[in-house]
Amino acid sequence: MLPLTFPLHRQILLKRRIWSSCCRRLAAMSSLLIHQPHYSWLKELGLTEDNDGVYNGTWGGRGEVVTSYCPANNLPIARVRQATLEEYNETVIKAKEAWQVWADVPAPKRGEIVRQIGDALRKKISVLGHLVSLEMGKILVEGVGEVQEYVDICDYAVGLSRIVGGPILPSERPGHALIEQWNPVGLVGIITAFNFPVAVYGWNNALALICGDVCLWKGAPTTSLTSVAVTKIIAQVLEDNNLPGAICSLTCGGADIGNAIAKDESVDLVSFTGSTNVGKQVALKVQERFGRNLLELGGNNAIIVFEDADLNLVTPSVLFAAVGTAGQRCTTARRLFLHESIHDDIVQKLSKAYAQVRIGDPWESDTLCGPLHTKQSVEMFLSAIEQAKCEGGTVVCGGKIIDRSGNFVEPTIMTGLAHDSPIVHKETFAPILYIIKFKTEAEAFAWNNEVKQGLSSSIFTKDLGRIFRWLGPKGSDCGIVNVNIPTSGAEIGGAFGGEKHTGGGRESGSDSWKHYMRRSTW
Ligand code: UN1
Repeated sequence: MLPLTFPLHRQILLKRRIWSSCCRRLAAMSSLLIHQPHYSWLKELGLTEDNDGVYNGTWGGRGEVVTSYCPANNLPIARVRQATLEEYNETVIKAKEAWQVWADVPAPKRGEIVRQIGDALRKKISVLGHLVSLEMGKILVEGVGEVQEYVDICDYAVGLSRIVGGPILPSERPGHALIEQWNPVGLVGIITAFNFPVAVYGWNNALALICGDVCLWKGAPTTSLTSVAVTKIIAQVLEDNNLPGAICSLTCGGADIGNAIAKDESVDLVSFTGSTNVGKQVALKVQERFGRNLLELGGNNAIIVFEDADLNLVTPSVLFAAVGTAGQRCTTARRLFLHESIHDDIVQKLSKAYAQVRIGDPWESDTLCGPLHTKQSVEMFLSAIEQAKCEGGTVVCGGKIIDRSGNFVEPTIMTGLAHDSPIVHKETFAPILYIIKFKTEAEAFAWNNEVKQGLSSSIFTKDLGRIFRWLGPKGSDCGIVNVNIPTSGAEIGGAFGGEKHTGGGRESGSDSWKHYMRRSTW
């Protein structure tokens, strides 16, 4: 309120000034971040206010316009025009035509193209990492780290392009050669999730390319700018080499495009990364047409700490696995089983460590935990905490949302829940860790395996016999079975994936390339 003694015309003038400054602030807030000088680096990735979300040699996008928001402040960054179903169909035709060219390129030459893609990504690693951080919300080192994973898998695939092959086996027929030959499957539909908007596409793309396949990518609608930026980098390499751009096609879109990929007989392999619920729908549709699936679905990963473990390793490892990426990795540690003799000590150490976690804007160098990706993720976090309390859980630290703009929540530790409570068996994509006491090895191993998911798992111990039992047939039933390291942080050289409701697929290293090829026995 202005003092009443203030002359009336001055009051009106001042109110007008305050009003127009509010309007200016509001206008700035509603305008796109890409227009602000601070974000001009987005243009280095070829991004503008409105971006085409379809690429098949030429750019397009006649579908719904999707605005991408920054999870740290919920401000709009820029917009992407998604694919219509008609454009999807046109893209599949172009990708199939492109395959006719690509399948004839000798494998080591395909490797050379992948090498160039890796180099082009290397040049943009920082700016692309910044975009991942801005659009997905993960901290900058993780954003840059996942571009690095794409670069690394390109290097890996270049080498692989000279060694993929089958054996010559002893034949029972005289003078006959029994040979296994690997051929490309054709068109690989790659559907990826918001939480790894670069690396997971990279794992699929680099391998599929050297195998002689062409790719059609649908990323998460909320990270469409990243899909566009990555595709622009690849498209440049293909165009520079006079190759059809449709070798690496993009159709940004939502469930309609995902559905089309799953049902489409022209898509020879569907590689899907995402939730178990959606993955199951995709799998059933693909199975119905006897298509091929590669599924990377949910996890509910446990760390087991025995009384003989090097306890100095435990706190940083659990912190990295449970709080890293704000709990939004499929490999995030969600369950921590502590031997009863060390339970209280570790809970106390972890609470202290959690109190020191710096939460803030993901691109600030001292931030350890960024925001959740969307407002819905915050709702899911809150409802999981409520459910856990109803099931007998106690919040040791965290448990609340943070009062600032953006989707920030407190990394949370809960104790007092039974190992088989419904909430403990559910994957909530948020930084919530359930800590549970155990008495015996048999009990801890059984609890590790009793959930539906089977992605990642870790034990901390120095007992060699126990390590071998953990790695053996009656040990962990997961695809990733760790010893004295946390559950998260995939290494590209190994096969990545998990069992049971995680889907059974394997991506990235080792012999995962076999998913992308079909075997003919002569
Ligand atoms: C990792 O833990 O470094 O969605 C990789 C995910 C996985 C990738 C995890 N597809 O979290």
